[in-house]
Amino acid sequence: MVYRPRKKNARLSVPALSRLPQALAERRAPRYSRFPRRAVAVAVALLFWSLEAYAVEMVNGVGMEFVLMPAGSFHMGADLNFEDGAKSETPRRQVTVSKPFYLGKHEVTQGQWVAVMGDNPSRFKGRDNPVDSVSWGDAQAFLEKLNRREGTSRYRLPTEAEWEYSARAGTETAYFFGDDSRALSAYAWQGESYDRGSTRPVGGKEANPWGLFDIYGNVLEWARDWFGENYYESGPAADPAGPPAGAARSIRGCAWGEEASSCRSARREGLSPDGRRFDLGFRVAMTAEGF
Ligand SMILES: [Ca+2]
Repeated sequence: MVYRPRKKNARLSVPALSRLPQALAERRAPRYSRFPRRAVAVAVALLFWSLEAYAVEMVNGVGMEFVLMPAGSFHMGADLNFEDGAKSETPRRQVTVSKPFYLGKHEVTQGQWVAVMGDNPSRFKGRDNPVDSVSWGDAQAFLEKLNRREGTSRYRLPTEAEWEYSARAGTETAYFFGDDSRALSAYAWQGESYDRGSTRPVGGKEANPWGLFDIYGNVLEWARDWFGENYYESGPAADPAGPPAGAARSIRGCAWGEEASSCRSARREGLSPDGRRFDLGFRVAMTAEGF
C-alpha cells in the first residue's frame, strides 16, 4: 500500500498575515455567523492600518530615530518622602499627556546637527556625541531647518510634561530603575569631573523602559516650556506647557559632570534661552500624524 499524505485543506491553513482580513471574510461559515466574521475582518484590517499609520519606531532623513510615546497619565514632580527634590519640583501632581507623540531615542548628535546646520558649535567634538553649547534659540533654528528640510512642521522640543512622562516610563520612583542611585551608572554618563570629563557617544548605556537612551546624563536637555519656579502649583492637569512667558527656558535630565541626586526624573532647572553650556544639548520630539 502506498502511503498518501492527507490532502492539505486550504481553508484550514494559516494564511499569510497580509491576507488575513480577506481570508477571514472569505472563510466558509454558517450563515448566522457571517456578519461577525466580516466585523472581525474589518477590525483586523483597521488594526493593521493603524499599526502602519503609527509605527512604534521611525527614522527620519538625517538618521534621527524616534520612539512612539503613548498617551497617558502620571505623577509629575518629586516625591519628597523618598527623594531630595527642589521646591520647584513640587507639589507632585497627577498630569495627563493626552496625545501620543514621538520622542528622539537619543540626544541630537553632532553628525545630525551638522547635516542640518552645516557647522558644529560643540566643545567636545565627536560625530556620535551629543551636540553641546547650543542655546534654546539655536535649537529652535535647528528645528525650523529640519522641518523645512523634511517638508513638515511636526518637529519640536518636548514639553517638560512630555519629557518627564517619557523619562519615568510608567515608574513612580526617583529614577526609572528605582530609588537607589547606585544603579545609575548602568544607565547614565554622569559624575565625571568638570575639569577632565566630556560628553560621550550617545546610546552607550542602557535605555529606559520605553527605549530612550541617555535620559539621565550625557547632556542636559532643553525643553520647550518657559521655566516657572512655582508652575506646579497652578499649571493645568492636562498637557501643561509652562507659563505663557518667562526669563528662562526649562532644562531637564542631568549632565555628565553632575552627581546622582541631580539625575532624577523630576529634576528641573531654568536657563536663559540665550544660554549655552558645554553640558547642555537637546532631544527632538515629533507630533504624531493627526495630532
Ligand atoms: Ca541627557
